[in-house]
Amino acid sequence: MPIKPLVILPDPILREVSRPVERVDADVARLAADMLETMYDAPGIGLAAIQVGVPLRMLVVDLSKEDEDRAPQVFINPEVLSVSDVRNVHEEGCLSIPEYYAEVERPASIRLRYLDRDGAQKEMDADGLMATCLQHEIDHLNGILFIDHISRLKRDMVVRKFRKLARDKAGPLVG
Ligand code: GNR
Ligand code: NI
Repeated sequence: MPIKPLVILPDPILREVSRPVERVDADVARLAADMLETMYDAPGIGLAAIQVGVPLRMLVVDLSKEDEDRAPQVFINPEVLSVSDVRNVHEEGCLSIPEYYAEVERPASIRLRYLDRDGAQKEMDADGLMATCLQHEIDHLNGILFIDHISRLKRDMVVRKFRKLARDKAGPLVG
């Protein structure tokens, strides 16, 4: 299964609003497998389809530790049903914003409805790192990045840095 290239800030693709998956078919299964392989290779604990350039509402998560068996989970068309009033601050990173980390405040727990990899409708309660990760990934489906939840000063600094990196990579004659 191929590892797919990651879409990196400031690529405007990251701001697209992804569309629902219509049928959980073999193409969706293949995409989920590719996303998991890409996430493990990175490595990361979650990945949204838009991060590999596919604007579909699906994401993968694996919170297992290095010394544990893998525990891949696929969430298709996830909907947040409710969020707790209690908030939680967690340091976040994003594979689309390499090597930048910042604390983000979000609801500490959420209730979610989604389709699993077999197309079966499920509901789950998530807290801790799972709640943080799922909210980070669902943000991606709506074109939102974790830097949208930090101060404008910090966000502008990060965006400027990644714009410059992209310019330098494109070469001195471009941009
Ligand atoms: O690998 C990732 N780690 C992470 C840490 C804290 C909060 C969220 C995340 S998700 C991130 C992978 C990623 O960019 N998913 O979109
Ligand atoms: Ni991310």
